[in-house]
Amino acid sequence: MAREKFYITTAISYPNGSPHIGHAYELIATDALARFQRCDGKDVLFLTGTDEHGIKMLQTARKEGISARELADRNTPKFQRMAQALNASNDDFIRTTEERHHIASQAIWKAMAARGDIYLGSYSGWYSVRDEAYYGEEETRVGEEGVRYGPQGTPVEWVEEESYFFKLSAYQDKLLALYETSPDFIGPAERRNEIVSFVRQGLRDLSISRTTFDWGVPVPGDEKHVMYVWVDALTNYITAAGYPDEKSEKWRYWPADAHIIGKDITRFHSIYWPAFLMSAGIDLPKRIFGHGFLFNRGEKMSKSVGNVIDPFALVEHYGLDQVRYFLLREVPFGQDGSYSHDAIVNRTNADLANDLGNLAQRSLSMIAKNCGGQVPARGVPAEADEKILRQALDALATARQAMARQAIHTALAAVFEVVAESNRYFAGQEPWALKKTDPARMETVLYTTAEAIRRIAILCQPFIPASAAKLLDLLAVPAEKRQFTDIGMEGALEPGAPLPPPQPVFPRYVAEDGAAEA
Ligand code: ME8
Repeated sequence: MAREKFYITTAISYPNGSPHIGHAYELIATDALARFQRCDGKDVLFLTGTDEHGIKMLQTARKEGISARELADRNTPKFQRMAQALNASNDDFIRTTEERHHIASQAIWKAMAARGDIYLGSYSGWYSVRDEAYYGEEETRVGEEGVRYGPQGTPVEWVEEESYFFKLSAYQDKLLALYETSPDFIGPAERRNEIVSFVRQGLRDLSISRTTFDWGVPVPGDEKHVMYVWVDALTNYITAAGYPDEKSEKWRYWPADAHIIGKDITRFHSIYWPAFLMSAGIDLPKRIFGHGFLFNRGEKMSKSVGNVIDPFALVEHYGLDQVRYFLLREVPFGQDGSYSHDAIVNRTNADLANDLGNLAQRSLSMIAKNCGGQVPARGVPAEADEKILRQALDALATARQAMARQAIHTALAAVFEVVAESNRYFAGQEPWALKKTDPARMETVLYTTAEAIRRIAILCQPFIPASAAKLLDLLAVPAEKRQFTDIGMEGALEPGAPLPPPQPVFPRYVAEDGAAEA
């Protein structure tokens, strides 16, 4: 039977600088969502990439005295390296300068034009030749000699240029009907409400080409125009699914199951994108999820992490799974969040080093010492044993529901509730005391604890993949038995199976000067 497909994307980042913590946050969260579905048996396509055209790239390139292409070629590899450094499991990395993307952008343009939704008009506004950008009147000011200046301090003049327009106004009712009939199309709910009231106020047609610069995808049939920003950028999601070749084996992934983006670009994704797709006769994505913004609480992170915005430095300093866990657990996905040195250290020391790490270390060391380094005998399970294992199974159901609506923090909270419960179980059963009084019962308790850790580790894979894999290795769980379908008794540890020597998985964060923190 063919596996169910799941297609998920991040936004494509502007490579006009180095990647920052916001880019890292979005990629980590999307990675967790993608990995979750893979563990759940789906055939996943996970896409990320860079948005290399447009005015921002040109402006930065000009400041640095290089071409936009040189700038893209210099910075995009940093985004690719970041994806590796974050252990992102993306299946593809798209650059909008690639030929496949030019082909797709021109194809969707032609489809929208064939529908009669693109017309030639003129665009006017306060234009800065130096910035190659238009500004709204409110962004400009008039200087002493009557010269008007833009926000970058460069002179602006009133310019009218030929531009192609997309008939967005014709889609107002169709979009409102979409939001009505597919209430899950936009998440979270606050964002949906904002979009609905914005669209109700009426939509204006959209200028979608420029003649003042040529860094972009040429408009088919009128090559003095290049596509301006959103047609080109949004189309990346279908380019990677093989568009316009609907016979491509990748086309089965479309429509996307979720586009994960920041709240600042929710409008473009939930208004322009479905309108373009309706116009071109292409199916709509199932969900647009606008996550919140991440802010540094303004505290100094630590002596050695100078630039805390740099995701590479953050990972280097705290450890990758520590950063992943912190970002996914601490900030309710969808809301804004902040990060600071103390918050990262407290959260990861408490949950990872103390709760999960100590539980694994203590129980596995006892097994190594007292059970000949083998999975202990299961014995006759008591009610408490069955309860803790059942709870791990229930956490999967909770996590599934939460991940389906991108409530990543809720899924993780459910998993770590099992960790806390397993600690209480282990402490309450006192296997060290049973060693003398009832060694058979000790084995059952150690078996149950190890089995609970196996289930927890399987559930942790989407969030902290490397550490979860280490835990599963310590339990000698074969690679092909780490899916969610293996979580129940059918996949349980087999008594007598040999185990490798235990090793700590989550080091405790210790400050540079050696003082233990939190
Ligand atoms: O917007 N916290 O690119 P971009 C969380 N190329 N997320 C943040 C953030 C922060 N502090 N800062 C930015 C673009 N982001 C376009 C997208 S998609 C067809 C085109 C998020 O590099 C931001 O919301 O400015 C966006 O989702 C992503 O990072 C890339 O932002």
